[in-house]
Amino acid sequence: MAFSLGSHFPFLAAYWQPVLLAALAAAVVHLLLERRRARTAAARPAPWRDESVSESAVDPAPPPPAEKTAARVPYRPARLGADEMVRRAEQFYRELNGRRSVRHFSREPVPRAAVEAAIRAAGTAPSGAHTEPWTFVLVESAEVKAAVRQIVEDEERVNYEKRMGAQWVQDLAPIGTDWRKEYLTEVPFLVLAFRHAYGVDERGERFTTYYNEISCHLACGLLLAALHQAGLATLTSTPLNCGPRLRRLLARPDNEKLVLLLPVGLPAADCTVPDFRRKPLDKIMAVC
Ligand code: IYR
Repeated sequence: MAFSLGSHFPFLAAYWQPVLLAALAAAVVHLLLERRRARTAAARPAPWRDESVSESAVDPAPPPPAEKTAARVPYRPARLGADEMVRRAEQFYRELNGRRSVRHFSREPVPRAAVEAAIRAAGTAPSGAHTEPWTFVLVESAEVKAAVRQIVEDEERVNYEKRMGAQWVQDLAPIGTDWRKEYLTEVPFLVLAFRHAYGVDERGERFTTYYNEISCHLACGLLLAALHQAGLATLTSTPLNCGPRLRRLLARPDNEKLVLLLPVGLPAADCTVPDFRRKPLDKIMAVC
């Protein structure tokens, strides 16, 4: 039996010209979009950044490379015996395993020097090209703490009621959080960690702060460990949508982006924490 387009596909037979045109147009649009995607990927201003990480700040083009030399010094850290190595590593693990996020603080003062030393410890973190892309703002003034709380509670109310969505709010139920943040005015200190999305030198010229996200996050991890080691309690709070307002309140420049807001002090006498367990080693380590 002879094949006839008209009897099998009457629509195509009648309208083959516009159908062909539409298919061609779709192919051209697809090609153009693909080319644009490839071009923007190639022109990404932060080539070290993993493609899966989104970045709101636009990084500037790096300045032409300048010849830099650094003197070298010997590095001879204490050489430990095997037993001592294990003993110290286990001791450090036990210390850190006692750390918990605290949401109920005492108003008791704590020594500012302890918090400053913890910030110095944070500043020992490794950073891309040793650019040290962080600023830790230490807040001790009651007025500034109250202003921080106002901004955070304003935004958190909208976060909990609108932005976060039902699932997120439900997932937080075991932690017992809501938009109210009394601890922000109860603690002796707040520490706000800002990441430098790019650097600005003494002449006002911008420079690239390579791997600034991970550098800052490493510094924040050291800060948590140092505070805990000093017997201080904190909470790794990341107030959604508060960054720009807090940055302006604290008079930080445009290149600094809020990473963490840490209340620092002592737990309230009646402080409780959720009875969470940590994963055992065989669930967090794979050996090859
Ligand atoms: N930043 C909010 C919400 C929050 C989100 C997560 I994920 C937590 O683990 C805890 C809280 C707040 O501080 O309440």
